[in-house]
Amino acid sequence: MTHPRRILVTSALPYINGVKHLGNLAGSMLPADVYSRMMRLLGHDVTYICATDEHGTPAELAAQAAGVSVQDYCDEQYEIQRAAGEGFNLSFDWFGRTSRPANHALTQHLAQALESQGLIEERTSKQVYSVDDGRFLPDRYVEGTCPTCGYEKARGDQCDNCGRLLDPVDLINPYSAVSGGRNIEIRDTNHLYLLQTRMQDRIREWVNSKGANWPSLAVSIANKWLDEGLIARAITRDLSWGVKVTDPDGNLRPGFEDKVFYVWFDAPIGYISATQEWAEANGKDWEALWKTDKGADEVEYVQFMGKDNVAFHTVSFPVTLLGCGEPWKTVDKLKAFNWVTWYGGKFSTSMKRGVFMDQALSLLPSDYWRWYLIANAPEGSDAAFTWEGFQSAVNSDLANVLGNFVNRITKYCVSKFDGQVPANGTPGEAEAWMTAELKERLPRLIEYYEAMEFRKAAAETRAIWAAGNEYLTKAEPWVKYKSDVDAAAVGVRAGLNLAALFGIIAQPIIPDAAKKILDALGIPEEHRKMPGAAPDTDFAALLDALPHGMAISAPDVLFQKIEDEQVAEWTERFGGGN
Ligand code: B3M
Ligand code: ZN
Repeated sequence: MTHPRRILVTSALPYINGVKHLGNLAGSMLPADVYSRMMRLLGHDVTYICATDEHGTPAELAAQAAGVSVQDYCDEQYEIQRAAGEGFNLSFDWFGRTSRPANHALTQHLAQALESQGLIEERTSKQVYSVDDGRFLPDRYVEGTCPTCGYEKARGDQCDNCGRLLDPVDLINPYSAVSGGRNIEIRDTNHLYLLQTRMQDRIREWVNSKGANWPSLAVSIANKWLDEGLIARAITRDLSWGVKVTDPDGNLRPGFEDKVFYVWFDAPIGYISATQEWAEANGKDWEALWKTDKGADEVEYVQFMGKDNVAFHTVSFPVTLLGCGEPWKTVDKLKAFNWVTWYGGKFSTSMKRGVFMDQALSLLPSDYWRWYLIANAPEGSDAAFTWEGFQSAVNSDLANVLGNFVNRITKYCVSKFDGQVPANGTPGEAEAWMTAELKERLPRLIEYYEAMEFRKAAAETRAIWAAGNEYLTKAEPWVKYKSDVDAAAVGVRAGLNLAALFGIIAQPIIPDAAKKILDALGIPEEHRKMPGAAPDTDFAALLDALPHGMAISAPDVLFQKIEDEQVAEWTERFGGGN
């Protein structure tokens, strides 16, 4: 490798109203973090950007319900989400906010650029107006009966019962979600429309050129939208919280004084504006990541998201970036996830079903959750969280396969070899077997990460740990010690080197435990990179890399097993299968 690849990673921006549950975490931020960590370990130049998505009606309604201003509500929720991300060890280079000035400015700029390209038009449309509230009721401000399925509490933007996307004026018997008022009129009002229709061919061409790097789930969602035909989409709303609609001089656009941009218009722009904030704070060049005429054409841009967000990332946001007439970077690789379910059903706070990020950390360290959620990533289909599955993943993979290995070999070295990496003895058959395992498995592990196949990456990581256990069974240093100390030394030396390697490959998924292992073995920071990517890797050397005579120690217990009583207690508290 001559120069490091430059990789920009973003994960879908968590919406501001409340801490996310484990399913949200598993479907965007966590895999993005694991991927970023591995790419950094491979020596690449990674920038991982995320932010909170703060505009739109849910934030306003939640603030109202809490009796605070939207700004205060968002300030508080941002802090909570930031802390939860930190608790889960999400290695963002920047965790921004779409409500910050950079995002307002860029959103206004891009809307003007789109308008100058003839892609934005002011149109008069019918909107739901509440006489009691004296205001228009966009999206979730209005509820009523779904015209498709008859569900009586459908929200203006979507029916939660049948999933259909709605226009508020379609609702039957509409009422205000704020006041409950049924004194509703349909009035004319002006909005800005993004003429996506004119970008249909261009987007189709772009999807065709990029889609080879996307999972079929994403390609089929994009094509479904394109096949149905893109429509002109209103990108403003009658709300006060959000990005104001301005003219090129920065004045409020006449007739739009009480309107803001639609949240899904400004949210993805947050990827760019958060990168700008990061650059500003760290003396970095954001354009090198986002402007193709400033070097971004050589950047690999990777997006992570749940399947419900795919259309916005493969069609709507590209319309903005490709339509505005400026050289913006668009997504190269895209990873979309299905849902993590709670025993096959929905997570729900009110029904006590499921664990949320902050609660999870009060039960167990983040590594335990990270491991389970990555090993069971909802890739091919939805994946059900179960306490039993969680318990067995932690107890078997982490405590038995990894934890015991490290514990056994380090303790043995401390008791029989003065806690120093032994120098004597010549490698034999068992070491040759282990070398062959590494030669086959390490490159495959890296391939899985490159392909963003997280379940397979976790399974391969575990398989490498398991191979180490098998190696120790073959090498039997504890048996050999009785008759031939030098022969035992070979096994202990290889075992210690394997423990270090296991810590290294564990870093993306379980960074805290990995650090404990690597610290106990005294591995300096610069030797914690991922081996096995270079074609000329000497795999045998991996079993004899630690300096002979170097002092090591046994780490504290790495993982506590989860007891049946804990599972019973948590099932009671957070719900379970019954
Ligand atoms: N905020 C995800 C959601 O809340 C949404 C993602 C925005 S990504 C630009 O469903
Ligand atoms: Zn419905």
